Amino acid sequence: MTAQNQIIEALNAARHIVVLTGAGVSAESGIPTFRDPLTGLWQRFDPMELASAQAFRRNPALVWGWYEWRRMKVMQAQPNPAHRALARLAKHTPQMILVTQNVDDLHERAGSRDVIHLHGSLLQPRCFACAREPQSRLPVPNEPEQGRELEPPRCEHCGGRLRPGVVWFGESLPEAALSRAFSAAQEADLLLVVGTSGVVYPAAELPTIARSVGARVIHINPQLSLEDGDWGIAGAAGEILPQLIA
Ligand code: BV8
Ligand code: ZN
Repeated sequence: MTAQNQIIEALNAARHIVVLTGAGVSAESGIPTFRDPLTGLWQRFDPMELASAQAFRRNPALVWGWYEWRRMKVMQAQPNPAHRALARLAKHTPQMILVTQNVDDLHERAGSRDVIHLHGSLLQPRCFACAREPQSRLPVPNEPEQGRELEPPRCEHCGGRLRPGVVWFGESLPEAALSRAFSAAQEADLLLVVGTSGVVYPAAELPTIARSVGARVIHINPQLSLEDGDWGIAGAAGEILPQLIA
């Protein structure tokens, strides 16, 4: 645990801040984190198993139903004080780059600009066969609370199935997003890691890159697991961040 005023001083002094967020920053908006046990129709599945191309090939309606249920949750959710505090921080920092592993748009809806999405987005499906995006936005899903299987819509161009616009396990991350995030970490003098279990690669490389250039790495998470030299505050992002960035 590091004293809050030490961290506030470091945030004030930093010229190049990189922020890496994970599902924990959207938890207080009511969006289950990736490691929360799944509920309803999907409770017998491990998200790791569902978030893959082979799961989609094996049972497209089950996987598409899960993502449409999640898209509905995101569209019903509101940004929380953590998202808003990060949008404020960017306004008071000479240079701040926000990198997220999340596939929701809550950072954008809180006012953050130019967010780097390492794992894609729930809100922009594309064709599994020809990768084109549908012309028209898909209607807001109105899923039952426990969710249901849902046949994915077909592509207007080639008739292939639409898939969620997220990066699945075993798929490469968007090249531009990853290289922008890595070079931002190489330029950072402070990396703020908020609400991620830090187990998924290559996103989890960012703290290592930041440390290698002498940046201070600061974690905000109810469950802290600090590498030596890192600083951290145990707690919920929606409570801690507004205090740090008052
Ligand atoms: C790649 C989008 C290779 C989808 C996600 C075997 C087979 C295939 C690949 C691998 C393999 N073994 C290892 C790999 C690599 C794999 C990987 O890293 N696996 C891990 C599990 C070991 N990585 C990949 O497959 C990546 N691709 O490597 O490609 C390749 C290379 C070259 C060429 C071709 C291919 C792709 C990874 C991206 C996967 N997609 N998401 C979807 O959302 O459905 S990852 C998914 O999990 C999330 O997006 C998120 O990014 C990630 C981790 O979740 P977190 O965000 O950290 O959330 P989590 O629930 O884990 O933790 C929440 C945290 O918040 C906790 O710490 C909790 O304490 C905290 N918290 C809770 N409440 C709060 C809070 N904090 C603050 N405030 C609160 N209130
Ligand atoms: Zn197509």
